[in-house]
Amino acid sequence: MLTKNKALINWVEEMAKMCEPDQVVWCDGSDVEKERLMQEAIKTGELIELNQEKLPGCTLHRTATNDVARTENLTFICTSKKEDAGPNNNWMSPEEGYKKAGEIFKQSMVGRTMYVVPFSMGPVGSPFSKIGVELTDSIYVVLNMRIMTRMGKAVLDRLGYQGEFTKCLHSKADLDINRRLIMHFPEDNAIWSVGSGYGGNVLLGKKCLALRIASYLAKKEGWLAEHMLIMGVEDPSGHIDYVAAAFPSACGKTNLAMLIPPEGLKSKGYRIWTVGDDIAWMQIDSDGALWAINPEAGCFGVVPGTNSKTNPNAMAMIRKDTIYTNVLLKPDKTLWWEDGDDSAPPEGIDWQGRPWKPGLLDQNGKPIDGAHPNSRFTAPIANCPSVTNRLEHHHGVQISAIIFGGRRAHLAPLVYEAFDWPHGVFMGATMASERTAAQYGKQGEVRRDPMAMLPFCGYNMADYFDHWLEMGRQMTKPPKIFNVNWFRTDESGNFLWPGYGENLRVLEWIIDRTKDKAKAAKTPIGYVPTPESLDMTGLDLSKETMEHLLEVNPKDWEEELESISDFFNQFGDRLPQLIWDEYEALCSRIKKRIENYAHP
Ligand code: GTP
Ligand code: SPV
Ligand code: MN
Repeated sequence: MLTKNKALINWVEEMAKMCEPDQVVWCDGSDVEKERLMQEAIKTGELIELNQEKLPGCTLHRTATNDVARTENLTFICTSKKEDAGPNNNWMSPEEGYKKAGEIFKQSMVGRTMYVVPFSMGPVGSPFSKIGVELTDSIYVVLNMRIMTRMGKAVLDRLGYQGEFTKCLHSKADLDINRRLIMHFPEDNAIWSVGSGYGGNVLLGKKCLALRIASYLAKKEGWLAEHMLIMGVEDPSGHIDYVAAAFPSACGKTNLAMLIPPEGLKSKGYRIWTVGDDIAWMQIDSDGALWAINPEAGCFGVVPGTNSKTNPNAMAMIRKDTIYTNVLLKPDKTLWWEDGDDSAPPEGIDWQGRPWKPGLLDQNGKPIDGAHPNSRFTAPIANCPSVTNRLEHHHGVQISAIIFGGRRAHLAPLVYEAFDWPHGVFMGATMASERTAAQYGKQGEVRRDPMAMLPFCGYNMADYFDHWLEMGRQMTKPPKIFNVNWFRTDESGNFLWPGYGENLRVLEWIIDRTKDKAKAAKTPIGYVPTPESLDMTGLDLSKETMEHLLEVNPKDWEEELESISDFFNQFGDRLPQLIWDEYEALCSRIKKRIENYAHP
């Protein structure tokens, strides 16, 4: 045992009594331990060793075929009062939650080892940081947590005799989807996850702690826990502006965070620094500005679509010390995935462990994926060539702009700016996006996803909007708020905007706007760039395409208003009046614009 923390020791004992593992192993986070665990997992088949010449330190893991994405329908917030979880969450009472999950945890670790994994979200000892301890019967989880968090003995030292920590319990149990539950107990600072082996369900420091539990704590303690990337944009003078951006799952956070400037803008001398690709914790500092850290130490990123053109930095990051999940294995023990660098190999083993070759069709005549669309890499962010040197700074970075965004084939222009903080909060609260493979459900369907936090806000979202408004009142130097959409399409469904590296053109406009340096046109939904205010050097897009990308069609927005009010109505009286005021103001601006069209 590596700790004298009584509460921790007692809790581990109590959980071991319920799960009945053969042994309990405390993890110290050392390299020796990592090597030992990896070899053990390779022996049992939990991990597959890859070609060590081409992919040093890399392994492959396959999850159960019904366990490849977060299961939002099996994810619960267990608060004493149902209203505190809100209409945005599944709810169970804490008593029922512990009982239901407890029945599955009972004896779930017989014949297995329970690993005790102490971890810090945020640099160990930073005032931003929170400590958690995860108990798990999966080596895959231990090795992932070792990459994704600061894990091991230093954390226990920091915890000391009396320190507080989030109690995170995980067991694969029998990986039965009917006996799978992801339970959060914000009032007890505890998480119980059972029956799954998929990342977002089981790497409990990530979505469960750093977003659901942390958002609850953040509301109580006066800060923000958000589903946001953080990146620095260094201008030619060497000044770095930092922005934080919230996009729903599989909508481009990792890609944007690691962007490489496009040819046309390169001569300007921009450089991008990656701070984080998924989660931001933000506090108001004594200077009245908003400062942020990335609580994670690794990236758990979408593999398909990652290639040397879309994301060369990610490609460099995942060449070593990476755990791959659910991609295709080639005979030479290297990997392949859809929309990667190479064309499909003549043969391989697909993500389900079955022989695969190009052109294989399923019963419905649809091509069978080699890699699952939500297959993932787990890699240390320190391996990323664009990683910031501020990763371990206890103070974080100052945020100049907050960016919201989603996948909207129609409606939302490439970029627009909020009039002020409350309007920006309204913009975030009305975000919507088409569903992706990162969560179960109908793909492509538009769903409202405020601040990209719908699946991750650990309390009533009406109170969350109120908290955002309050944060604005407390800042003397609030960031400006923007919305972007890389995914607008033409009539045939092709993306109008080339995206990826070219997104820097939009970031440049955003940063210039924070300094009152770029032109914009006022529209009913916010400020939109004038066509000449975006630097298009080296990018050949027709004038019509640009117009389409920046278009604000008041008729389309009128339709959207209905879906927005339906969404808000779920929250009843709890929704802040200020949000309704913003809604009314938008309605009347749109109405006026339509009238002006009719009678110019
Ligand atoms: P999570 O890890 O699930 O939170 O996802 P994420 O937001 O980090 O998304 P990621 O960067 O992994 O991108 C997901 C998918 O979106 C990838 O398959 C990309 O191909 C695609 N994508 C990312 N950026 C762009 C873009 O600028 N334009 C287009 N068209 N697609 C993009
Ligand atoms: C997401 O779905 O937003 C992810 C992957 O970042 S997971 O960790 O599975 O939630
Ligand atoms: Mn995410």
